Amino acid sequence: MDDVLSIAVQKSGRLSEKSLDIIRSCGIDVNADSRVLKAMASGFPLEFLFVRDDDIPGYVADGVADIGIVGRNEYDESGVPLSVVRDLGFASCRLSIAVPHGFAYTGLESLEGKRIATSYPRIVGGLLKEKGISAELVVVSGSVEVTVDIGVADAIADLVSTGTTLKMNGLDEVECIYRSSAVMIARDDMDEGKKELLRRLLERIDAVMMARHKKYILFNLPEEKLPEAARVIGGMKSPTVTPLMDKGWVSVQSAVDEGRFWAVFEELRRLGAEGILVMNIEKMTE
Ligand code: PRT
Ligand code: ZN
Repeated sequence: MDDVLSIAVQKSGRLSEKSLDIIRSCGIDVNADSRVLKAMASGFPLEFLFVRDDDIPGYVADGVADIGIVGRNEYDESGVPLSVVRDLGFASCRLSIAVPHGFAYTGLESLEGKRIATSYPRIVGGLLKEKGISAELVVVSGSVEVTVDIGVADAIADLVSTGTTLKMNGLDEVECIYRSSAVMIARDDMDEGKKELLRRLLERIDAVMMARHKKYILFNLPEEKLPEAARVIGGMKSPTVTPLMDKGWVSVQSAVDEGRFWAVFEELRRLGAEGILVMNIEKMTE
């Protein structure tokens, strides 16, 4: 039988849509409408397993799935030995210490002897141990933000993205202790056929992720400004240059980092660039 790679993704939650999006941008489609437990993809020998995120590291470790997409926090908290093969960048959040107003927090040492509620005892406990702080961890599986109010904890360590939840519960975020985003995890002991499938999948993911951070830019420029323009654009190899019918003018094309785009745009305008055209890139390689 031909090899099939199996991937565990979150059935329904913050990771679900984006996990499917990134795979779909790789030309791999899956019918996840009914969100059944298992579904075979088309366009690539990939089988999806839709499960709760907490179960993903364990399923990959046990061989129920070969790879998975999960928050780095869930992976680290699981403690299972797998490889993080890619940081996919989405669902980013931080694990922070939050205290009620009036708690005089000056650093982690302020937590000495306190009760700290969290859903991440391994990550939080590991950090406190490393800093030589002894505190009592109150492990709760949800609604960590209410534990101070109901009197079971003095402070909390919870995931934060916008900070609204903490504010609404009268807590101050005082220190970020860990950062997370969605990662792809994999078992190390896959057979060669599956390893080859994973290599092909990662190559596609890299092409998609690289393209997401770039814009393709095309413009006309007086030829004598070319060396300066090339310096402004930077990145990649040299830009593609085509002569125009108008003597002394060239057409230039290149990929540009999205983060630098406006700075590049303004510099090119200053150099006399005209007819600037900017396009999204769907996929690209180095
Ligand atoms: O049902 P299942 O077990 O699969 O899902 P789940 O409810 O356990 O997880 P889910 O879907 O809520 O989160 C999945 C992953 O998303 C987490 O493991 C994180 O890696 C990531 N993520 C990103 C977040 C957040 N941002 C986030 N803000 N996970 C949780 N939160 C919670 C946080 O715990 C707090 O309650 O959102 C609240 C804070 O949000 P703000 O915006 O008010 O700060
Ligand atoms: Zn969960």
